[in-house]
Amino acid sequence: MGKGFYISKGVGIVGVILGAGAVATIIALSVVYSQEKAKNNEVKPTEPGTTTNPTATATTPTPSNETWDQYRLPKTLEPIHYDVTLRPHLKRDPVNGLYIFTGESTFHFKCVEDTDLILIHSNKLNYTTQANGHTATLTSVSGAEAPQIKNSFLWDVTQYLVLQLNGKLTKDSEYKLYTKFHGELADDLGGFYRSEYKEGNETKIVATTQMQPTDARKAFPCLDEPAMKSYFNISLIHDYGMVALSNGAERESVNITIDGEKLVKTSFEMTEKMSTYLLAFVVCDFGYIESTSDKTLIRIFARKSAINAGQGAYALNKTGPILKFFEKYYNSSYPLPKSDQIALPDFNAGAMENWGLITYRETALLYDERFSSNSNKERIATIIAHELAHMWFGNLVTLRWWNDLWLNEGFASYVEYLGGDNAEPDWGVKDLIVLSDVHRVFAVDALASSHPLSSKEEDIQKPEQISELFDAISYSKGASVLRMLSDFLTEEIFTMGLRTYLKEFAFGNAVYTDLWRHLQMAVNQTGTVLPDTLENIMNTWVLQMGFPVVTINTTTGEVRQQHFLLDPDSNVTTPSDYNYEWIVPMKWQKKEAVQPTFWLTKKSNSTEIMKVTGSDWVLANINVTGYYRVNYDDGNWDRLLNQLATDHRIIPVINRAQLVDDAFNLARAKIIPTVWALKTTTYLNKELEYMPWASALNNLDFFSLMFDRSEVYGPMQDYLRKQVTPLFYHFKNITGNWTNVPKGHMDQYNQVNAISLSCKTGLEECQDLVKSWFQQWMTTGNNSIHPNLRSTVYCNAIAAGGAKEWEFAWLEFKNSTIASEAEKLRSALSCTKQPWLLNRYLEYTLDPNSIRKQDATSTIVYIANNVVGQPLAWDFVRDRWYYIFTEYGGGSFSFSNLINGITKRFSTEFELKELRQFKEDNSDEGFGSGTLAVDQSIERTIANMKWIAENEENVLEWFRAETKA
Ligand SMILES: *[C@@H]1O[C@H](CO)[C@@H](O)[C@H](O)[C@H]1NC(C)=O
Ligand SMILES: *[C@@H]1O[C@H](CO)[C@@H](O)[C@H](O)[C@H]1NC(C)=O
Ligand SMILES: *[C@@H]1O[C@H](CO)[C@@H](O)[C@H](O)[C@H]1NC(C)=O
Ligand SMILES: CC(=O)N[C@H]1CO[C@H](CO)[C@@H](O)[C@@H]1O
Ligand SMILES: [Zn+2]
Repeated sequence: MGKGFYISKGVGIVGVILGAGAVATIIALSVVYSQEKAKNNEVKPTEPGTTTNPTATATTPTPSNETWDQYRLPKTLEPIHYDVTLRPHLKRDPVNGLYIFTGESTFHFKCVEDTDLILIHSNKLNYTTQANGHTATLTSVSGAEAPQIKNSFLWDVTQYLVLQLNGKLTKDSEYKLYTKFHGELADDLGGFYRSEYKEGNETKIVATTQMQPTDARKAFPCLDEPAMKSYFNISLIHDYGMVALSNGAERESVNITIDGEKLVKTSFEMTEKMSTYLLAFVVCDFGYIESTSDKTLIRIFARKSAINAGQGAYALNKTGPILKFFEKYYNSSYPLPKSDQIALPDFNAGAMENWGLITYRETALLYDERFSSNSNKERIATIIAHELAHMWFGNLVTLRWWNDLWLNEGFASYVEYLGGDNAEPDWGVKDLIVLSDVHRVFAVDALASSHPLSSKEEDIQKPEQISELFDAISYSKGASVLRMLSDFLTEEIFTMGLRTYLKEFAFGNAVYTDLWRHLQMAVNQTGTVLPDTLENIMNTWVLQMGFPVVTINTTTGEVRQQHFLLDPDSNVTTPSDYNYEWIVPMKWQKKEAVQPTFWLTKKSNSTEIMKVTGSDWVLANINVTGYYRVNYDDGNWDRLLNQLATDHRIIPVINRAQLVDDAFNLARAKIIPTVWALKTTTYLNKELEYMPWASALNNLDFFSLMFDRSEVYGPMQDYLRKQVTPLFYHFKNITGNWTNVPKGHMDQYNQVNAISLSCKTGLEECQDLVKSWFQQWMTTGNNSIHPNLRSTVYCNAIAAGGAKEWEFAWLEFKNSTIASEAEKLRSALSCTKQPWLLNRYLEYTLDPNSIRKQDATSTIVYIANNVVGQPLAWDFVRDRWYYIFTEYGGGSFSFSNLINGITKRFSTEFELKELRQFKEDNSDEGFGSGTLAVDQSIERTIANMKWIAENEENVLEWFRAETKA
């Protein structure tokens, strides 16, 4: 799946609203991880359902340990092919009032081990009783006679249709199993589900699917494990004139009549041998555009009005070239005749790599020049690349079981930057992996509650355990570690191993060590010298959580590593076979001279080469290709800061961003003083590049949150205004007094940073500028604000304005039909400084006619990000807790995001008391999915109080001194 699944990508909008960025992410993610960990700890190894520990199972007093109590399929049957016909009804069933689908399936399989039991996954399906009195009919295809079905039932816990036979299926014989069934076409975003949208006055229904990870069994009975690859013959029955799509190309479409109803049956070419989680079925009334690339038919489907407005054109133009890029990269041609991509109004993940029919959220596929910013555009290019990368890595070769998910998602999350770079070579998008993945996951992986990339197969059994694997560790750490691997091997050797791996396992399944084996072959073949086997090197990154901070002492030449923990007082209770030691490939330079890679293979290593003299300095982790942080002796820090002050361009741009990020995080971990971290920002008044600014703003977010109600705030604003003013005038200058768009992609991002920080810190010219733009829109009704700048302009204009501005934006929000525009407005509405407007906006969040339920939490959190809105949101949520909890419980309403969002600024004794009171007052109804977040908020408040006590004075003094000069 695309990574939108766990978090939306925020490239380029970092710092649009200071206070809503990285820290929020850090906090939110850390909660997710702790929750996961808590849940994982509940998995008792002796539970029935684990196949691995028979002794323990036997001694456990459980009511039943039948085969159908096991979450994993027995190894008795192998699929050959499925013939499946499905009919989604796009009108409510007159009898039960539900939207339903009906279906029939014939499952051809081979018996590989004698058995008198058939287990086939089935979830929420109702079966029609057959002539034999059972839910299914079993017949022999070749070999032995089929035994009779003795008993059949549905086993809900493990999601099986269970068929007990009165004789044995015999090894090597082939059988077929026929079933007729129906299920609900619910709006639950899983399995075969329904999505709705308005076109003119009409509500239209789309039937679509999301199978990954375990919901194919909700569409038809199947052996729903990734290694149970099979061929599928799919047919869809639908109304005449509707679009019907599946993985295969359309084979034929014939008119049929069912119960007097005239319908169409569309049948698709048999699929390649594939996993069930990659199936997709769609029936809709969409429009499309198409082209061909070599012999591959490429089509983009979306709502007709979106297609007619040309919103599919960008995706269509980029898909062919990206497919070609990956064909070359993998040295393997795209195995299907067509590549369909479809934008769905309701979709849970960012996108899903169904083989031949990729599904997307609308914002991840549709581009409209009039409304989409460059960051919207970048997301589209990279997410298409991500999904197309899966066509080989994931679809052609599939990991055997979900415990290796990190390799599948980490790989796609790494090469999406290569594909995106190929599609838009001028953007420099490859560098952004450092901000979007490496920095993002560093924040999570530096907690004692993190977990390793790799899980044991036996620990991942239940659907919810599988779902939990779709997290930042799998995606972003996976991507970061694979990028490091590709870098130290060189891309040439990396792709060499990758290509032979894909060749060996095409249409089959593999485990992650199979990839290591092929990469090792490439290493041996090319005579590459590594300090250890590839597997041993990678084990230190894959089998233990966290990452090291490498400390270089340029006086003694000592290089040492230690497990980096953001909170130095935290207790690491997870043991590691590798003793939290890593084999670290270090790219480094001495002043401008790039040095040969230095491998740190032990806790500590002393070497003459790291010693420097005079004004020379050492800089390590060049371009942050390594997954680690770096610290230096005081002298080297001084010399690096001095270099930044005199000519920062000598230091590579990514490393300028890294020096800032490392310094702030080392300070949080109390490894270096906080004012040293602040010192890395003093050169910024000469910095024009996006990445260092983005990194600084990310890190200063925390300072804003901690100090925006204290006397530090004034001097801090003065300092930041002083730093950003030259950047503001730089952009004014290169855009011809704000009339042109900066050429570079990163410059466009940095223009947003320049405007947002200048306006926020009170640069009058900036405030006048955004007010005049907004005013012009209000008076002429003509919005000429560039899409890149809309988020920040709306926010700052509404912050500076009053009721008139707010009401105008509210109407625009209500009337907006473009998702990305509505999103920008909804967030900007929270920027007003008027308490009564904020209070009324809070009321709107609990009225589904004003704010859609799915957006309620994030809107409250936006309001809490505003320093004026913070106490209002806290009072509001405390007041309405019972109502919120009962009305919005479950579904997409995330209590943990809400609680973390409204309390993240907490840092006083009084707030701590209120928080504890809140916990006590609501102990009866509880906090649902926010339970852990309440405790974590208390913990975080205490940590914040400590941090402020330790830092406030120094920081204030530092800002004052910096602004006096
Ligand atoms: C399936 O059967 C159950 C139990 O009889 C019933 O509650 C449910 O509504 C049925 N589902 C559909 C989609 O008909
Ligand atoms: C939509 O509804 C309005 C009022 O009910 C009607 O006048 C108009 O013709 C309808 N438009 C369409 C496209 O059906
Ligand atoms: C199928 O039915 C539609 C309308 O129901 C009709 O217009 C079309 O001609 C039919 N096609 C064939 C091949 O009979
Ligand atoms: C409690 C229970 O059903 N135990 C059974 C578990 O499975 C073993 C072997 O299949 C049986 O011998 C136990 O009786
Ligand atoms: Zn993916």
